[in-house]
Amino acid sequence: MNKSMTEEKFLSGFVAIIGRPNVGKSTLLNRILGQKIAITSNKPQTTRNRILGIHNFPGGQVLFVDTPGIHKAKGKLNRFMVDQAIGACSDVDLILFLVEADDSPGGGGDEYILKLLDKSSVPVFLIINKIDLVKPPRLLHLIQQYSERFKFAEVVPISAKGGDGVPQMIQAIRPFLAEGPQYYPGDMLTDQPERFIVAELVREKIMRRTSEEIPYGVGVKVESFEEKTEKNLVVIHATIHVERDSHKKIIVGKGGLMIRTVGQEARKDIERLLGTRVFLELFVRVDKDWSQNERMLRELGYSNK
Ligand SMILES: Nc1nc2c(ncn2[C@@H]2O[C@H](COP(=O)(O)OP(=O)(O)O)[C@@H](O)[C@H]2O)c(=O)[nH]1
Ligand SMILES: [Mg+2]
Repeated sequence: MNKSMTEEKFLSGFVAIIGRPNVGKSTLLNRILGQKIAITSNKPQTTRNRILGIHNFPGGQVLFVDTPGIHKAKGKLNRFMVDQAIGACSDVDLILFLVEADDSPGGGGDEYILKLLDKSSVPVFLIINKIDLVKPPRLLHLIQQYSERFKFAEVVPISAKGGDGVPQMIQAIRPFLAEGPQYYPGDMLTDQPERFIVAELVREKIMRRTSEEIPYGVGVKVESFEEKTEKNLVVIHATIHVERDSHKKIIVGKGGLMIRTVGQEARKDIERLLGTRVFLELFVRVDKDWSQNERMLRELGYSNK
């Protein structure tokens, strides 16, 4: 018997997750994967790079691409971020456009994204996130308003945080996959190296514990990552780059309290990620205005040049 006639086709496809800063894109990626690979915070512009999340199901694979929020970008780092997001929308099979249920549509930011989508031929789902924050009538009103503005292939209300609607969303994506290769091994969650996620987890703790301009002027680099298999231990040294002496003072904290807290919180997440014990040593370094410096941007992974 002809083998290909009996074999099920393997389905795969790329799906970009886009939206304004802070709408819950990275929270959604983590929810889909059931593991934390993308950092999140209640501050805009937490995500700086494109992050691939691999979702496997029997007979198929969906490659989700989490992106930085699309906004009016000022400065080299912000421009890199927005370029990453816009670049992620070409060459995908589907775009998930995330908006917030408790926000009103038609805001400048959303209209900018919708104009980009007008120009693209990729099908788009409207994903209304944070439905835990609103009552159903508001949701219906929102769906109506957005649907008048753009022809969405599907509208799915979800709560990325609580998980409501996410299985339905994944189900709705299936018809948009095509027969294709298994791009990544079935046990892989992301294409990002462990070192990158480790640096991100450190940055997340700083984002969450600092305010004003400090979170945006922080870059983290893992300098060494040493596996001591016989001791079930990983020894990690990372440098936190800041833009000002005053920022360093705040991140180190009184008697080193802040940096210790950041280190402890990051270590717990890293241990969960790696499944081993972790020794994490953090070093804070001032690099004046690094986010405007091409060489430093390259070193920290924020450059395509
Ligand atoms: N109430 C509520 N908050 C959410 C939900 N999804 C994400 N958030 C919060 O929204 C903030 C931004 O999330 P994040 O994933 O970093 O947004 P991103 O910038 O779009 O990647 C965080 O504080 C999340 O905890 C949700 O479904 N409900
Ligand atoms: Mg994000």
